[in-house]
Amino acid sequence: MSSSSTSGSAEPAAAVRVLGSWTSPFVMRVVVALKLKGVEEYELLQETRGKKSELLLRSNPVHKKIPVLLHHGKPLAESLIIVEYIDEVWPASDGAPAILPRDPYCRAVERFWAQYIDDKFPRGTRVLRGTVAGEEPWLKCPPL
Ligand SMILES: N[C@@H](CCC(=O)N[C@@H](CS)C(=O)NCC(=O)O)C(=O)O
Repeated sequence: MSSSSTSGSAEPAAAVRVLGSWTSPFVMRVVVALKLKGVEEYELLQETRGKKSELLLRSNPVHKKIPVLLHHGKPLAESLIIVEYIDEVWPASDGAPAILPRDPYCRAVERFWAQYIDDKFPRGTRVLRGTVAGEEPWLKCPPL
């Protein structure tokens, strides 16, 4: 894996590139999927917080968010969709472990929980940062 910024380089583009940041759990989900599949030859292009690159805006014009996977230059957005794509492109038959189970019901269950985490996680981090009010806890210590 190599890491570079999106500010431009004379190097030829790698077949697998990820637009992202080390601090994003959504990006790490993609990085972990690539590592599970044994894909070591990829480039992590670091996005700067608060300053979206031209490449990001062009590659994910709908959400303008990281991660974006560029596979042979073709962009794909949304981490869960990217992980499923990686699972299909580097199949278990090539020696890499499967990320999603084969059974359709079990696949659906895995997707349910992944979606559940995504629905809860961003709000949870905003509550922890104090930028949004959390729910009143139903179980708490009485004041001393
Ligand atoms: N549902 C998206 C969430 C991605 C996301 O929220 N990325 C954040 C970084 S952790 C981002 O790009 N934020 C910039 C923005 O919201 O403009 C996914 O799973 O890829």
